[in-house]
Amino acid sequence: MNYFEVNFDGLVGPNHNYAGLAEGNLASTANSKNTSYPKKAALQGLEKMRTLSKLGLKQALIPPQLRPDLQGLKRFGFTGNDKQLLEKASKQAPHLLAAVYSASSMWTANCATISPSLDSSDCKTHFTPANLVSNFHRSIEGENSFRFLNKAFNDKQFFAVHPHLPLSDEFSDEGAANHIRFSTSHSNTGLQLFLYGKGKGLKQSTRFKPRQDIAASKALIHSHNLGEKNTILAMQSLKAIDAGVFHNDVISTGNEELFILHECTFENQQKIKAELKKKFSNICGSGIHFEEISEKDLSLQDAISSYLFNTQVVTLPDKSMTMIAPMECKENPSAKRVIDKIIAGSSRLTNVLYMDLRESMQNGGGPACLRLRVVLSQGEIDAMHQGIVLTNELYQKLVSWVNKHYRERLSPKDLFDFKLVEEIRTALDELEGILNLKGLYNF
Ligand code: SUG
Repeated sequence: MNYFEVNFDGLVGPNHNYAGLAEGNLASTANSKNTSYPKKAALQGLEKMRTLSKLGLKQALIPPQLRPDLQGLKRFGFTGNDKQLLEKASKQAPHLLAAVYSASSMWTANCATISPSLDSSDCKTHFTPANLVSNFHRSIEGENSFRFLNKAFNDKQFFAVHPHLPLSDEFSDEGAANHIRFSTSHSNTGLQLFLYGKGKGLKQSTRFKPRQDIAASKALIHSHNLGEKNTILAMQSLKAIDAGVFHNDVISTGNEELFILHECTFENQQKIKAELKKKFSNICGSGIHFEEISEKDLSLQDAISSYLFNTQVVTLPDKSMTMIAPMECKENPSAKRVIDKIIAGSSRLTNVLYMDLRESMQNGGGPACLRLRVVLSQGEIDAMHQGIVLTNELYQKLVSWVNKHYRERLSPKDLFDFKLVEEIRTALDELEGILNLKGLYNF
């Protein structure tokens, strides 16, 4: 049976802003409190979706979460109606207001971890929303992601949507940003790599706190009905985390049998590579292809600023692969040289498309952060909610919707303006209708 990789891109919300909330994410810190451009950000994201769709790939989207989460401020003792909550928090706790206004729910690689039905022993597609407990501003996403995934994949015959793992640092989970599935083709059984940066008794980083716990990765393997045969657990390089690699998708990326990784991706890199080679050959009957980039060719610093490993590598209908890279890779001489070299030496990765995703990049997101990939059969695609599948008509509707509702620019003080809250709600209310997802938001 044929299976397809469907990319679910996050539709950037009208609240897109830079608040400097994510420690260890250097772009978030560097752009803290800068002016953001929500309309441009959303249109850049939609352009990426349309580009993939035009390449013949299956494309869908995930709607933005409702922000600001004003009701959430009640947990901190704020009272009153929404307008009063906003006024009080803007005066007394602007940092909390910034957190409940966060734009980061657009990073859908962190929405969930997915295992396709091809790999799970019960032959269902498994979804577990990430609890994102490492940062308060992100920990409020998991509940909404669960609601959305249940609406989008509600056919129990095909899909198992699990609740997120317990909200405890012991189980901190960042979703698909720390997970890669390898296979000879999306239609074949795969090998799933789960990455973690911390756990009881493990060596610790010194500068930045890792976000993914090994206990979370193990729980996902168990609840997704995966076995030891088709999974590998690997520890992220602590040196890389301390340099600003807050997720694995900032330092390695894979598609089918291709694995592009920096030499500083794992602790015990040679051992993990050997294990990957062995298990891949056992399951898939052929070799995994490593493109390992040395520190000499691309320093960790350049890897992080160019986001070369956050490129999105996709398989086209003719089976060749294309890389969707941020413009920053074209502008960084080392990153551009590395990409050109990989393409020149590869029989499958034959092209690169550079895209302007600067509004997203400035908060630490890139092409791969913006999307959640889900491998599905045609029957499973037919069973999911159809209102979020990108067609030309939906694309046109969304562009008009963005142009109608989004502000050109947002500065930090605009977040204190209740008019912005009302504008966002009007926009999202209309979006529920466009995507045929009535009841998605609790206004
Ligand atoms: O969790 N940024 C997000 C970016 C996540 C990127 N995702 C992947 N690598 N898959 C984060 O660090 C910044 C919010 C702010 O500063 O306004 C933020 O949370």
